[in-house]
Amino acid sequence: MTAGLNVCIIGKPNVGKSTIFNKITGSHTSEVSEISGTTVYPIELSEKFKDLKINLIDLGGLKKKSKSHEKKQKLITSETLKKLNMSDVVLFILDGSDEITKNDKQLFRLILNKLKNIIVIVNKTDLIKEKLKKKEEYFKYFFEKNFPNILLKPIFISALKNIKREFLLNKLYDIFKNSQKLIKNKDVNNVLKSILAKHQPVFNKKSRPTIKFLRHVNSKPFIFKAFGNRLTSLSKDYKNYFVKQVLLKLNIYNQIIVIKFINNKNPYS
Ligand SMILES: Nc1nc2c(ncn2[C@@H]2O[C@H](COP(=O)(O)OP(=O)(O)O)[C@@H](O)[C@H]2O)c(=O)[nH]1
Ligand SMILES: [Mg+2]
Repeated sequence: MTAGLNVCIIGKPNVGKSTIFNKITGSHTSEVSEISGTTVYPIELSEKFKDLKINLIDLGGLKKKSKSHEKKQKLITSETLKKLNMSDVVLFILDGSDEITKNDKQLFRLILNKLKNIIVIVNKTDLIKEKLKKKEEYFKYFFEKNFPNILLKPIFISALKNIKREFLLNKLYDIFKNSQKLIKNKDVNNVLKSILAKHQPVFNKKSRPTIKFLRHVNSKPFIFKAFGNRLTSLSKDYKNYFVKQVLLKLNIYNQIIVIKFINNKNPYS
């Protein structure tokens, strides 16, 4: 039996989701059209890559609720959410020839809140050839500024001219492999040491919160537990700093992590 990875393709209408779906699966299953809202029901196909079965799901475009009054649009929304909840990875598609909108931002936040792995794909690079460098900066900056608690490297493709199929499938494969294992205590605690060496929690009134041990406890989603003393008085700034450092030092891309700060129980009580 092969293990499966559910991957759904999400993005505003017309960014090229169905084209990407068809190119990756080598099919013509999903209807491509310049008319928004063509894909109403999710379309699913499985793709074998190495020892992994990748279930690719093309979803209709998701719009924010206030615009979902139309019956067709509502259907897209509820089906999309259902599939999103079941998926392991989201391919978040943006149109490179377009600006990022409030709609994209809301959608992205919704996916993050569900603790999904996310690969950001900027499509239609054939339309922005000479502006590619600027666009790369624009998209990179957008995510860094708005979503500092996840590390992302947007992937630039042209579904029509250069789909980068192998590259994308390998990315999915890596995510799958990472979700199968826990990072060793030794590695995690070396990271903890180096974080603390650079910047310790600040004193709160008279005492300083201390973090003594860090443990990776779950990889789907990524959850860490930090044990120590007086951790309830850790500042929000420090927690943000800490999360960011864990991401950077452990090289965790494409996923949000949760760190639970837990006060050590007194072993003598
Ligand atoms: N220039 C260009 N057009 C694209 C690309 N990918 C998709 N399109 C076009 O964008 C329109 C919408 O594509 P579609 O796949 O239906 O988008 P969806 O609504 O997100 O599923 C169609 O006219 C596609 O031919 C691309 O890489 N470059
Ligand atoms: Mg479509």
